[in-house]
Amino acid sequence: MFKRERSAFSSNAASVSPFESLDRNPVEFVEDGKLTRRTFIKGVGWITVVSALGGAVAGCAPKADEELEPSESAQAASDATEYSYACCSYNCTSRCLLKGHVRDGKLVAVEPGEMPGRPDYANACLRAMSYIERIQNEDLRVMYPMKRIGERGSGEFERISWDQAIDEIAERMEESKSKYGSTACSFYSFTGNQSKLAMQSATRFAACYGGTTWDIEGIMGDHGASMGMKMVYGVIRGAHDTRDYEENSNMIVIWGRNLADTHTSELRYIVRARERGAKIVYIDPRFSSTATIADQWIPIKPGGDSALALGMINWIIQNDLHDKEFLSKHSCGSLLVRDDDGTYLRGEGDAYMVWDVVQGKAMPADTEGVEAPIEGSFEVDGVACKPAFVHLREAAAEYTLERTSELTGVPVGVIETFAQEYIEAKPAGIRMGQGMQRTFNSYQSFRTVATLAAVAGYVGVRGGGASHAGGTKANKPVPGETAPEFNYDEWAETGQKANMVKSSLIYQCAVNHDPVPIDFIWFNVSNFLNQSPDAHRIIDEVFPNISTIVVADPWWTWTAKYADYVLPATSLWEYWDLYDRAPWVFLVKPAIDPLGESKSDCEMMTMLAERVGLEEYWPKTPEEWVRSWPNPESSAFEGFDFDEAVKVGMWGMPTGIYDEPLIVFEDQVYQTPTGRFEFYTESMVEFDEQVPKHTPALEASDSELAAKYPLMHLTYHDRMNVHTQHCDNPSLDVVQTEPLFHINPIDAEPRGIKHGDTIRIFNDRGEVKMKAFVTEGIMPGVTAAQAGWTPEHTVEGNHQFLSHLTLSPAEEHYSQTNSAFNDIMVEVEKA
Ligand SMILES: Nc1nc2c(c(=O)[nH]1)N[C@H]1C(S)=C(S)[C@@H](COP(=O)(O)OP(=O)(O)OC[C@H]3O[C@@H](n4cnc5c(=O)[nH]c(N)nc54)[C@H](O)[C@@H]3O)O[C@H]1N2
Ligand SMILES: Nc1nc2c(c(=O)[nH]1)N[C@H]1C(S)=C(S)[C@@H](COP(=O)(O)OP(=O)(O)OC[C@H]3O[C@@H](n4cnc5c(=O)[nH]c(N)nc54)[C@H](O)[C@@H]3O)O[C@H]1N2
Ligand code: SF4
Ligand SMILES: [Mo]
Repeated sequence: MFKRERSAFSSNAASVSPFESLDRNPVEFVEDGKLTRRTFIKGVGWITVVSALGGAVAGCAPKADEELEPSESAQAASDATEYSYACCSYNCTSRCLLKGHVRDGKLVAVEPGEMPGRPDYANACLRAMSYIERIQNEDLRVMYPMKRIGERGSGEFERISWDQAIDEIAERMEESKSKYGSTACSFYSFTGNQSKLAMQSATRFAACYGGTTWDIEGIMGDHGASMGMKMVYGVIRGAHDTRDYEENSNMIVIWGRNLADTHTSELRYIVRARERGAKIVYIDPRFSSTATIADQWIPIKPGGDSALALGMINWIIQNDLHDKEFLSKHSCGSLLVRDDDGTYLRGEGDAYMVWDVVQGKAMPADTEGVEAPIEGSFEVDGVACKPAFVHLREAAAEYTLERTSELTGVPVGVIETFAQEYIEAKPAGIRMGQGMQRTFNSYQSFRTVATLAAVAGYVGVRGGGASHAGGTKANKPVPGETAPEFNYDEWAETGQKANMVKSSLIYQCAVNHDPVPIDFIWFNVSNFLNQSPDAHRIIDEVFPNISTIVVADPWWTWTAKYADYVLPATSLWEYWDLYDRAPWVFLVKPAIDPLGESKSDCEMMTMLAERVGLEEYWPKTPEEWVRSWPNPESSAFEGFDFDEAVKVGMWGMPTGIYDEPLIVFEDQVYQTPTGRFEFYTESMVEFDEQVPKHTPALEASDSELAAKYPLMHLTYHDRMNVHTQHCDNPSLDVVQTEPLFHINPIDAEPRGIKHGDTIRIFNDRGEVKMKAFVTEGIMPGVTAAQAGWTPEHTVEGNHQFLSHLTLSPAEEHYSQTNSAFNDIMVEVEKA
């Protein structure tokens, strides 16, 4: 495919980085469609990793110290060490505070930072602790602004100056603007760094320019959760502090959430809950790291979650164990629904109505003292109506134990026992994860599992709930407090507004100019190509229709290979930034000098603003922005001293927020249209999806396709990597250097596939080659590989050659399609 002529990292270039001189030589970093692996490691050649308990576990001292006695050496080292803090704001749910040890201008070790008010919470993982080697590796970093000189994708770049880069980019933006209007210039920030300046600078610039930004959650595959949550709770997030399970849950159901790898800071509370006697049930097609701490692993067919929850709902209702009081008072269960058009019956002032048995007539739902039934059939002014619960009960009745078993692959007896233990646990808490939403019509699983909790009466109850996200992030209002915690007004003032478009439509915007023509894209904090569905479609159709592609990234990525300009961004140890993670605020100052000529995203946008006459909106340096944000008027910042806070990397808000584990919906107030927990969604009537139901996976239910490609393939988030960011971490090469393809012996044997064989995984869209990992830890008929690994790490290709972006009419109607990354069928053979 992409033939290498000269490699940036080939042995003849080994003594000097090709990016070091301005000799205008093309830089090749592509070999056979893969980024070439480095052949040597420069920069810091040594590393000390300090364990979570604070002890040094590995390391060797710098040369000068080697001549000293060990004790003197340690003393000298510690005297010379300065400490600096960073927020690990990669998109890993933990967002840990990191304490960096800096010596002679280099980061030499990282350990967990202390968390005021929550000494139990300090956390950092091997990824972040060893990452300093990748950060300080000049051969992996983008060191200078680079301009493409070969074909797109050829990987041929030359070094240019910042001035030239920004001048030319500004010129090309203005060209696209003059052809199609300012919205043709788009700024795509994904999730690569969630700190405020890194994440928001480019999209803020888009607003100032009148450009386009993207509502990224759809294409990213995390939007099913938001849709499902919003339908039932009215808000897209809502969770119990994990300490609540530790203290109050008798059963904890971890549903499609591999938190032992993906939310490491929370695992300790789950383990302690189990030690206290709570039963841990884990639902996943895969025996993941989290399954190892569970009492029970329930393997489930991917996309089967809504069916399992409906089967349990049905069993609970059939056994008359549902919480009628909760359903009547706090859910939509008692609200009357018209038989004729499926809308809620409205009374005077558009009031939702319930049936008053005593008076024998319909009354507004908020009438005091009415005990509204959730069953029955009534006539109101000639209109036949039923309480919404009847619709749920009838829909759930189709999910008998036998049918549920067929749809989920879970044996009848397991479903029945699980339903019984769940309803008897009083309470049981459910923690939902992203694995539940990676099939077509992804919102169904979240809304259905949450509805199971509502039927059980566990919503808003300590130790209960059906939570998405979770952990500690919560806001606890202080009585009488009105001042905002942050002064964001100036940052929010952008003159114009950005044109925000659903990310599910990005391919068609580039190719068909529908609904907006896109001609220029600036990617930052995004490895777009590696992390979005259907990579062939992006390479062959989307990118060729964009006239200018800019990538700002600290590292060379697969996406950067297709860029016209690659700009060196700073890493999280090299910039000023702020991360609001209530009850804490992380304040980050540079621990080391930026490598090469790298600049922060804010600095880049400030330079670009100067070129296009928008400098009035970018008057501050990054440090000045960060200093301007904490609001001393707010009680959250009482006693705050910026410089003191920066010294310890953070500020803990003194507003009593650590006192007890917070839970959501305790007040039974929901921001849904009805103000109640809402399993009956009026806006979905036209899709016949007003109440939760199971919609089967798209490709698996296509029998012709399934005959050709019989295995359902899923990708999951892995302990080795936060998305694409740690696979090229030299220190972790001793653990794993490539993604592995998990396959059950029942599927491997007939295909002659043995553990370690190189295999070809393919469907009509493309193929990838990886090594087989034959294991009973995955259900027969299902295969899995870690997401995030880039083409240079597979034997050949990339997992996104297999995936697809198929728009779902129901999801587009409600908000936007969620990438169904796991809704794909494949076949495998020995390569
Ligand atoms: N098949 C499949 N695809 C998936 C998923 C899956 O499970 N399966 N998961 C999806 C999910 S949930 C998500 S959230 C997305 C994540 O997708 P991305 O957000 O693209 O993933 P990352 O690799 O974390 O980050 C992108 C880039 O940000 C860069 N970066 C880091 N810090 C900075 C900075 O300060 N400035 C700049 N300019 N760049 C920086 C990193 O070097 C990296 O190249 O992927 C989605 N894609
Ligand atoms: N180490 C690490 N941590 C991370 C990330 C990372 O990349 N690396 N990414 C962060 C981000 S942005 C996200 S979105 C989260 C994602 O983290 P999680 O919520 O844990 O999501 P996944 O890893 O995608 O899937 C979780 C589990 O669901 C299983 N699964 C797949 N399909 C199904 C299904 O249909 N039903 C059920 N019940 N289970 C299924 C998978 O096998 C997997 O073990 O992690 C965050 N934390
Ligand atoms: S990668 Fe995740 S768990 Fe590791 S230090 Fe960063 S935020 Fe914490
Ligand atoms: Mo995500």
